[in-house]
Formats: sequence, structure tokens, C-alpha cells
Amino acid sequence: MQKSRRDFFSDIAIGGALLLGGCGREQSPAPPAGPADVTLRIGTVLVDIAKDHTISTIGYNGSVPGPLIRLREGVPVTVDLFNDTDTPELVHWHGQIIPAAVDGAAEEKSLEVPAHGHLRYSLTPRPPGARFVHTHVMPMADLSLGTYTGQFAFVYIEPKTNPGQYDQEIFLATHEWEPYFTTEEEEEEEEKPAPAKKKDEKPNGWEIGYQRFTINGKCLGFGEPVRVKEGQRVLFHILNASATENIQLALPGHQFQVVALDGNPVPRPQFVDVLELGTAERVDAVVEMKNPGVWILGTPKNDDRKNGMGIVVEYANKSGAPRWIAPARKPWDYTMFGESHQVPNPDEVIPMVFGKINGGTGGFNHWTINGKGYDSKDAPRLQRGRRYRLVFDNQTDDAHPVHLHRNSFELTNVYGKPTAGVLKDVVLVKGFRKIEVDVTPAMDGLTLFHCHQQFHMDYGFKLVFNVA
Ligand SMILES: [Cu+2]
Repeated sequence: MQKSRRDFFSDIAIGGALLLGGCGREQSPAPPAGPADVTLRIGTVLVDIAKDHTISTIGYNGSVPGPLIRLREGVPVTVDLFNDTDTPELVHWHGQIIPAAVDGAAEEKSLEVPAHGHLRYSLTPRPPGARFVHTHVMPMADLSLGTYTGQFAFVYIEPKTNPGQYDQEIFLATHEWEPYFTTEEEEEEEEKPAPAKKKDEKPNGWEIGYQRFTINGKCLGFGEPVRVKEGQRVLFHILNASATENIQLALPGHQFQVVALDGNPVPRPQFVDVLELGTAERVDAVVEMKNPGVWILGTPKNDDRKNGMGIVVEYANKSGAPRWIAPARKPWDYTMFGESHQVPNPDEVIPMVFGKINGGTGGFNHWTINGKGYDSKDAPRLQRGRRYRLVFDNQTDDAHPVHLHRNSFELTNVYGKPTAGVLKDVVLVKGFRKIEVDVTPAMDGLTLFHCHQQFHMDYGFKLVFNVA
């Protein structure tokens, strides 16, 4: 018997999300009824990042970054995902508390967008603030897939009140291009205790380097400048949409007043000269424009800035070559935005020791949590409503931007310093350092924890929790 169209598109409730229909290659890729509130079309994009320099990549809706998606907290939206590529895709709503089915991670058994197929579902956006959407495909050694591509877009969930008063709102996403394998290790900015080198240990394996660096898909000096006026308060929403790089950004002659981290307002907004963002971190910062001129907002790393990591900030009626002044080095400190009050005792403490097995020359490093690489059969149980303290003990020489899906966590101890009130979904744990965060799982279902450094996640650095 032939299935009717109505049967095919019958509504299926999945963990609180409504799956409105889906079809693969065999079915017509037309949406079931009318346009959705949000449509993302995954396909090839040509990005002119600089003069005579075009990148061919995969992106959303023909642009890199993809479209700015503005949603309202608690107001359900339908989402249409079309995939014009030959690879099944996973679209992850980073930083939102939504059901596993629509969160967009294979480890959570989320719905895929089939190659040349379509998927429609609905979700209820929360919490408010700067979120984003990106692919969750694992590229492994294929640097033309996953977060190496242009598949990322800002999602801004309108809060009831905006943090800080501002005259202009600017969204900036950083990304690197033309990745290659290298044996050169990224130097860390700060002093750190030297590792005790074990005998018989293999040397470090492949790292990833990049040739070109962009903000909003343009190398420094190629795109339109950020145009400002003297006296304006400009709210910058900054996203590190890198596959693997942790970055710093400065705007000489100005200070950033950090008002939110990962979209969540901080208890104590503070002024800083330099922002630091691990992969997938977001910073909202207000800049008072009181130093007229033409400036570079960019990375303090000279080579990376010369290769594009920056954007020009131009005051009205000012012209000339953009100025750069190297900022003083000062370590980024999450606790300066936090409170000093005592946090509640956790119901349970979960130690998470990060380890690395060196791959040796020409090999890939492998990553472990508590001595084990990822195993889908091993899903520790968590209870909704219970307060867990996750102790991130980084016993490697690399910085790890670790991310917990479908939840926000509270920083409670950073490098030995107690803190409270800073809510995040990614935290950058430097080499041989320890950070503690508390989480009270918000929803049932599979919840992925992983390093957001793509190359680390792909080679073992992940763990799925089962919340029930
Ligand atoms: Cu990592």
C-alpha cells in the first residue's frame, strides 16, 4: 500500500521537540507546508576573503558566516535544514538547552540532515544571549569538512533586557582557512610548569596550521570597516568560530567592557585591553568610542594579523592607514568577572583528567578522559536536578576549550581561585592547570562533553553523559 503524504509527514514528538517531517534523496526535498521560521541550506560557497583570493568551502545560505539568526527566548520556531552536499550533516545549536534529538550531535543520536536531503523540526530557543550554530561532523584527517569549513552562523536569542546600553551592535566571527598539517607546536602566551618528560615517550604528533585568517569571512583590510562615531557605545558580539585555534583580540586606544561570556551576562562587568576566546567561546563587550581615528581590531600575534586576523574600526570623518599598537601582555582571568560568594556544595564530584598519548612523528595524538578515549557504550549517568562538580584536570601541555552540550555550567574554581556566578558552556583549560565547574543537568537525554578543538575531539577527547 502506498503511504500517503500525510502519513509521511505525520508529526512525531521526540523528547519534547516536534519533528515535523523529513525526507531523504528519494523524496521531494520540498518543505511540507510553507516556509519555516529558520531555513539553513548547506552547500558550496565561494568566499572572497582577500583581493584575488577566493576560498571554496561549505557554508549556510551561500555566505560565510551564515545568516544572523535572531530568535526570542521561549518562542518556538520551525527549522528547515536542506543539505545540498554529498555528506550527511549535523547542525548543532551551540549553547542552547534543547532536546538531544535536535541538538545536532551524533553521540547524542540527534537527527541528521541526509546528503541531498531535508529535515524539518521545531525547537524552543533558550537561554537568551549570543549562541551559534555550526556543523558537528567529525572530519578526522579530512580538513575540508567539519568546523574547518564555513558552516557557522550567529544565533542571537533576544533577552528581556540587553546587557548594557549601546548605540550600535556589531557581530564578529573569527575563522581560519587553508589548514595544513605541521609539527610546529603553538606557543602558549603564559609561563607554565614544564612537564616531566617521561622516558620512551613518543614525540608530539601532527598539529594544524593555517595560511589565512578572517573576521566575518574577510582578511584584515579587505572587507568593509566597522564604522563608528565618537561618543558611541558599541556592543561587540564576538565569536571564535575556529576549528582549532584559541585567540586573543585587542583594539588599541580602547578598552572592552566585558558584559557577557558565552551569551550569559557576567555578575561583574570589567574593563580589559585584550579579549581571549577559546574555540567556540563568545564574548559580548561594550566599547566606548572616544579615541577618534582609524584602528585595527585584531590579534596581537603579528604573523596571524598580517595574514588577516583583524578588522578596521573607522571613526566618521577619519581616514588614513589603520593603526596598531601592541597591547601589554596580561593573562586572561575568568574570575575577574565573577563573585566571591560561597557556591552550594555539589551532590557529587566528578574528576575528569585530560591526557594525551603522543602520536610520534607523522602520527596523530590521541586524547583521553580518565585514561580512556571515547567509547559510545560508556555513558555515565547523571540525574536531572542534581548538582555535579566537574573537575577538569588538564595533565597535557595543550590548552583545551572544553564544551558541555545542552547545559550551562557555573565556574567555581579557576586555577586554584574560587569564584561564582560566571555561567558558560565552554571553558578554556590551559596546559597543566585545573578548573572546576558546577552543572545541574537541565534536561533528560544524552549530553555530549568534548574538547571543542576539532582535532582533539576527533581523536578521542569526548564523553557522553546520560541524564535521566
Ligand atoms: Cu582539546
